[in-house]
Amino acid sequence: MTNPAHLAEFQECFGASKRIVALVGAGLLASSGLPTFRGTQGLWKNFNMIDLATPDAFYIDPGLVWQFYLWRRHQALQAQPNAGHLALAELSRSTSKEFVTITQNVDGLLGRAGHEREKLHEIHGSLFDLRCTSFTCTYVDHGNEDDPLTPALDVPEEYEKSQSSSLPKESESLSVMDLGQNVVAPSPQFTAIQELSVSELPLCPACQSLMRPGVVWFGELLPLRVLDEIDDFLESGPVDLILVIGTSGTVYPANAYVDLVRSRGGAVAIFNTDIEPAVMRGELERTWGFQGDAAEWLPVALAEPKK
Ligand code: BJW
Ligand code: ZN
Repeated sequence: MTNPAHLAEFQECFGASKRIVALVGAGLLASSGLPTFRGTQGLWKNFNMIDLATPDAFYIDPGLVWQFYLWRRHQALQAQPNAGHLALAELSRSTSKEFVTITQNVDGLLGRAGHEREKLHEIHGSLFDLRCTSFTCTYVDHGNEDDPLTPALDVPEEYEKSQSSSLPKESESLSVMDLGQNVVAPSPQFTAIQELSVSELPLCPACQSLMRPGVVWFGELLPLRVLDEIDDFLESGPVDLILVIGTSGTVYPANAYVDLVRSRGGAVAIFNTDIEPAVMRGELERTWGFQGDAAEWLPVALAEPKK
């Protein structure tokens, strides 16, 4: 549901906008069957996904975190781009508008949907890049879609099924910090996942050190080249409109782009299942809310208005 005035007002603004930014988060993945980070979907084998996507988790148990990322890679390779991905990809090919997408997602689905590569900025990296952990080695393996990455990471399918059928209630999820004490409080549904030694994980072909997923975890710097490309777009003219799609807006610096565009006079359109009531009532100037599945709303909102 949305405020009926929003679609018409938004489409008028969209039609007149020459420079547009989309800020994308995990909610766009929901209809492709991939989980979000926060909320009830954000669980993997009783672990909170947000706890696993951290440098501390990798330092404490790289085998556990690699199994989590193997699962994410596997899920992403199985998933198909949805109508929301396709609508953004189409906008990226527009010849009448300057458009870039800033995505926090690491699954590669926008690229697979046909989004113009030079207009797609993956600020949290990619599940399909691997980086060496050695401070003295710069080896990076780009676009590696091997599934599994090593024989030991080939988690048997029956095991996967037994795990997914015993998903816990949110209150029962384990924090990865529990691993720091080497004791994981048993949960009724928890089955220990296999323990892997470093030698069974992806190793750098250049220096034999442990490789890590090429994603950005909390406390880590975002790729400077990508931030520079975004800055170039933002500084080369006013942004008329920002589309804020399926993101909780809790993570810096991604969330700062919304305030930046708004503070410079740009309009804001939010596509989310959960939108502040004040936005839905139209109380924020030049801010529209499309409440529901972003994959359903985007093709409608970004369609050429009927003449
Ligand atoms: C739907 C839907 C449907 C559902 N349709 N919608 C204090 C200490 C240390 C650091 C900080 C600090 N204070 C601030 C910081 C900085 C920190 C930060 O922001 N922390 C906050 C949590 C407070 N940021 C960083 O550390 C960043 N680096 C940095 O700032 O460097 C400089 C610096 C360093 C040190 C100190 C200070 C500054 C790096 C951030 C990296 C985030 N990494 C992750 C993991 C990536 C790898 C991976 O994917 O595994 O990125 S965390 C996770 O959150 C992931 C996501 O991209 C990101 C955002 O999540 P997103 O996409 O918004 O998903 P959800 O689940 O949160 O929301 C889904 C939304 O969809 C919801 O709103 C739903 O309602 C909606 N939805 N279904 C439409 N069908
Ligand atoms: Zn190396």
